[in-house]
Amino acid sequence: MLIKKRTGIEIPSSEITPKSIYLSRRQFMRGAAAAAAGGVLVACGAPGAEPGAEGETSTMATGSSAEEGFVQEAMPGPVSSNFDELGDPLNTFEEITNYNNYYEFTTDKERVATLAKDFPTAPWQVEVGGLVNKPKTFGLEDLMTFEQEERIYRLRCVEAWSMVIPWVGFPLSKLLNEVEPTSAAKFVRFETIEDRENMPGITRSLFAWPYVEGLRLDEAMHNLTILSTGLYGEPLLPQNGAPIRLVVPWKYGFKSIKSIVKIELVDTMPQSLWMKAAPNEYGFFANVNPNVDHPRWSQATERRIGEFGRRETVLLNGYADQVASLYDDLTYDTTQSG
Ligand SMILES: Nc1nc2c(c(=O)[nH]1)N[C@H]1C(S)=C(S)[C@@H](COP(=O)(O)O)O[C@H]1N2
Ligand SMILES: [Mo]
Repeated sequence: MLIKKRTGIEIPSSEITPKSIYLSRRQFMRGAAAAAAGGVLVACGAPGAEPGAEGETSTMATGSSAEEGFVQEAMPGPVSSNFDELGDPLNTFEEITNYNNYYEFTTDKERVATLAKDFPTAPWQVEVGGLVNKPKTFGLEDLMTFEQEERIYRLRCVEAWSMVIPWVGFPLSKLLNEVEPTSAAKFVRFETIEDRENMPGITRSLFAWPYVEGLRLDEAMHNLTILSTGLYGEPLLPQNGAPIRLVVPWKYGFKSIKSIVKIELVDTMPQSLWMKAAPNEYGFFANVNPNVDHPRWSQATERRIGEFGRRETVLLNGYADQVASLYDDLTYDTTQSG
């Protein structure tokens, strides 16, 4: 079912690892609780939080694929490469599934996997409506009828750490085209499930739940913008936003909203959870920009999870060739409002 298709990404064939090697590597990785865990930065910019206090940990939770729901068996396996378009190695499955930001569970990145382990992700529905001609509620089985592609993207958290993740998913534009946005639609608003019974972090009154994010319609329609249903050829685990989450690789990670239940086409800029929490720190656009610091820390460099030392942050997270034309000027500010 998975049709490998790499869009907007060029990889020298010399860098492509044969599937057999990839698979044995993956089996190895999943069997071993290896991988030095990433440093611990404080939470995704909770007001008053400060990044930089890094500590090491070796906590490793073992992820198990969600068994419920038809989708999960349908998830295809192959992944085509261990490298993304800048030649960086993939982060390990263990790193990607054990170092997470998912405040509905906890602000402790190392504990999300454990707390989210039994989070029910089936049955699941995504209601798509608002300014569209054909509103539709998609069951997970409907979402899986979109051709699933592999997309290896860098994820850059606003806290100044990053990973390289082999997502599986499909362009959001395919779903939006199906519901036919009207000419009045200018933005897309996304909402995460608000499951107070199964999300222990949601009681914190610090935030205006549910988690909400938004994109301008042209950003949402861009081919790099995907809805992800899996990673490393496996169905998403709850800590990564199962069963379906957004991935917008040129924006800070908080834009990539998890466990979506509602998508609405609207005519005014949505107010995200982060805009409400700290409007001067987390703006609507949140495009990755090494030249615009967060009010409380520098964005010039970042820490790749699994590496020592720091890397330079890349403008638009390395996707400038594809997306710079979406923006009029170079104020790719976290607080940019227009
Ligand atoms: N619903 C929801 N989505 C969310 C978050 C969250 O707390 N809740 N955290 C965001 C942040 S800050 C980041 S960096 C990414 C992390 O995604 P990952 O854990 O899959 O790497 O998810 C984003 N999506
Ligand atoms: Mo983040």
